[in-house]
Amino acid sequence: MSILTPEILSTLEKQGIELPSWAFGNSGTRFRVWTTEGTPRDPREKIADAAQVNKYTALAPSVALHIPWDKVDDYASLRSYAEDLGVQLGTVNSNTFQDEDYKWGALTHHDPRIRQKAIDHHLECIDIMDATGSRDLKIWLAEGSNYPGQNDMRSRQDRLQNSLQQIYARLGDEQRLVLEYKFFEPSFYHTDVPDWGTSYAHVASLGEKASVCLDTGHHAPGTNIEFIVMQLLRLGKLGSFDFNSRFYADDDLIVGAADPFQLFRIILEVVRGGGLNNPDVAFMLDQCHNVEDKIPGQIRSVLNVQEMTARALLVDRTALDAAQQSNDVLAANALLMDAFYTDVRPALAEWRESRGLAADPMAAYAASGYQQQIAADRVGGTQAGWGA
Ligand code: AOS
Ligand code: ZN
Ligand code: ZN
Repeated sequence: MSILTPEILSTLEKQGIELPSWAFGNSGTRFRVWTTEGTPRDPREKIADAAQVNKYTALAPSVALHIPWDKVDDYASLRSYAEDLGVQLGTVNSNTFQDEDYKWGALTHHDPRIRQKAIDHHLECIDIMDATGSRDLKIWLAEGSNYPGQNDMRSRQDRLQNSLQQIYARLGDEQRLVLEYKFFEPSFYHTDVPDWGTSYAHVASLGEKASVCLDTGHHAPGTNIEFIVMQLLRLGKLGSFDFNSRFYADDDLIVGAADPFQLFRIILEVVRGGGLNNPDVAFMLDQCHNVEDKIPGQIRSVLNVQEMTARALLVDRTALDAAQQSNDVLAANALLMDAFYTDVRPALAEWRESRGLAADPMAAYAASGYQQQIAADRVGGTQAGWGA
């Protein structure tokens, strides 16, 4: 009998992880952007590649867009193109970090003209959401300063709140705004939304349709991220995750690659807080595949999330509660570690086969010939993604 109970399997069956369109484009660091064969030349090709991930895993039913990287003339037609491939268009990400006007800020800028330009960009993103059927607008701001004294941090917060209010006012009844925080980069002294507390303060005052986006790579080393997950779930303000992993800074590596145990602890708190398969808490990836092939990189990523979810679901909650109540430190810890060390991969492979999926999605994709096909078809393509 499988180590995964029917109850666990039916929970896993409902899991959906949104893919970032930019993960399929070329990416790199500030030193070099690497090119790979078969790189998508336009938003449709990114969506086609994302659909491959869903085809082999049944785990990735939607694709996040990034404006202006994914700008097209006809979003309704992009939407039906995606739906024909079996995926939805998901979160719309704004971009206020690649325009010369935003050198000194965007939603926080002291010049009303530039601030208005940044607000208008977000209103345009909401127009796009109307056409794509997307629910969420994700805002990540590259704003801050490099030197003490460079800016008045307090008035920037006031302008930020005012800008966010104007954007929030344009949201439809079924739409939401998620505000992502990041403790540094590209600014190195202060960042205008550096932490979950600042994001929480802004979204709490905006209202019910605003919540926090937690990118797992956006914390200082050693931060107890699962505590933040617990707290935001407790406050009803965890709107979404940007999953990825990191060794040093915002590395955007494959989720679960750098620290699988941290991913386990985070998902454990998601389960504990009722955030799993909860439409209010979107699971998204925010990754850049600099050196590895992008489609299998994304397949590996969603499988890692699924495997860690299965392990988190294996924790015996009743026994854990009893161990905690009786202050049995070692028993409580052992219950977690037993689940973490359980190899769920054979059981998941068996389950996949029972659902008509390939037991090994990585191998099935590699054998499909799709990678060779796009390499041949897309010769001479221009970079799409970061910097496009
Ligand atoms: C940047 O560091 C953030 O993680 C963003 O979520 C994301 O990478 C960006 O919005 C993609 O444009
Ligand atoms: Zn992110
Ligand atoms: Zn990031």
